[in-house]
Amino acid sequence: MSYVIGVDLGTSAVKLLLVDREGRVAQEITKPYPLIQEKSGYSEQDPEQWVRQTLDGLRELVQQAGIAENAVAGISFSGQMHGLVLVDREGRVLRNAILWNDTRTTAQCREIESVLGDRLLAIAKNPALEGFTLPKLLWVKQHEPELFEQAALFLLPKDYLRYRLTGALHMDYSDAAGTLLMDIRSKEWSREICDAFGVPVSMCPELIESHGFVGTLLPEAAARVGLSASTRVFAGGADNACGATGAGILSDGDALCSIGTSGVILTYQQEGGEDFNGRVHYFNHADSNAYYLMGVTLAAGYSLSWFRETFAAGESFEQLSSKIGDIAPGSGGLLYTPYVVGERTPYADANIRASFIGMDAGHSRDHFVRAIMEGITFSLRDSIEIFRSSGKRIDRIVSIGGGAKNEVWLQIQADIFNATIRTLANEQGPGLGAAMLAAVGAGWFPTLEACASHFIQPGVEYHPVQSNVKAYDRLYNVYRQIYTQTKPLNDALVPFRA
Ligand code: XUL
Repeated sequence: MSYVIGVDLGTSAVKLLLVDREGRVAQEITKPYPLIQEKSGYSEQDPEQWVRQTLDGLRELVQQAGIAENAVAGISFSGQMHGLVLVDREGRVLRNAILWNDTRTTAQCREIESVLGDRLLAIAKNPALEGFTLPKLLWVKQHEPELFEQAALFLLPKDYLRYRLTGALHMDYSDAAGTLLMDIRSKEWSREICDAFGVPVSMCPELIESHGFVGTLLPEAAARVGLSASTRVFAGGADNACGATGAGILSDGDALCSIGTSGVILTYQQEGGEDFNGRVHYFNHADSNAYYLMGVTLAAGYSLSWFRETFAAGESFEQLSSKIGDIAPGSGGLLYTPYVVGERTPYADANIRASFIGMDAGHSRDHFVRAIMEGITFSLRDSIEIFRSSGKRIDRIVSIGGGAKNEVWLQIQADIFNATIRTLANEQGPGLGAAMLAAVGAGWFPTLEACASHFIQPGVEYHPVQSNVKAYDRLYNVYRQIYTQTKPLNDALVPFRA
């Protein structure tokens, strides 16, 4: 029997999938690690924890499945995007990784805009946002110059992990697209952007396709996890590109709603299609020469985990959400905006914070939980509105992640998006996309599409209920006003944040 392994290096945990030739998940392991949040707006992780948890997880995966050491045809990766990992000449990590949801870099974003002007959108196709990598690199250059001096290379999270498993240094196009340092259309590092900010081009790793072969496991890593040192490793992709791949979003017109720590609405875009001029993200897909457009809600699943940890510690999400189906659309007049760590789409605003509007003495905790789910979904609708306003049809959306685990929430998505929501029978999120990249890299299939038609099975459909659609349209009009009305209040509160 032959398998591939998909490693999904997420924000809260690494998830490992052992997948057979039919796309069936034979074994699955999840290993968590913490966020380090020293100040409001800071979000870091220790890369050593990614490596330790992945190696331990791989060992458990291999042991529990009871497979032979040469049974794995390929390993590939999906990674949380944008996080800055700086390494010195010996490949040693110089500081904690600064993650995608860290918002300390507003000043650096303004600097990038003023130095590059229109050239930024012309080359990198995306605006300067706090989460992206170049602003983080500039922050380190300005605030920790002695570390920047020692840095030989910058990597993204999964690229560092892959380096520790193979000793090979690469970055794939789909992840490099989120650095603001790559020319998105020519798929090369931009010397113009590097030069403008004094970033030596030599700090940028070699670029590679997502299914590209990077090397084999280092002997120590192979021995530790119980696999042969000849096990082949393929580059992998950004988590959103892998989420799209694993959900079969591989041709024009396909759309995805993915709710993990962040939430995204993503649509496939062929080479040469419209790039939306920075209003949504425009990144290279893991599928060669294709792109995707994406709007991001920073705190989607994170809103719910924040609420659970703060007000319902020890309860499972199933317990927390068990009664939301008893509450009518609109949560009894309670609205939530999911800006607990700032926002990206449609408001690139690191200062904005979340609100509950309309709290009433009659509201129970269940109203709050439903309002949070509705608020996350309204925020994702903001991205859908951007696509629709320029004529893109979004009628059918594949839903994956936390938002696809709850039937009531799936119906809320159908009603708020006014679109048919489809689930997948064997949904595994970005980890399956990573496994598919390994399967294509290993030569099991000629293309990702061929692999998708073999690996991915459709699940259930949820159709919009017109009375709910009308109610949610009215609520959405109120929801949209909360940002503008609370912006000056939140700006005034910035000095009081810890
Ligand atoms: C995308 C983004 C997030 C992370 C989550 O631009 O910042 O979706 O990729 O891991």
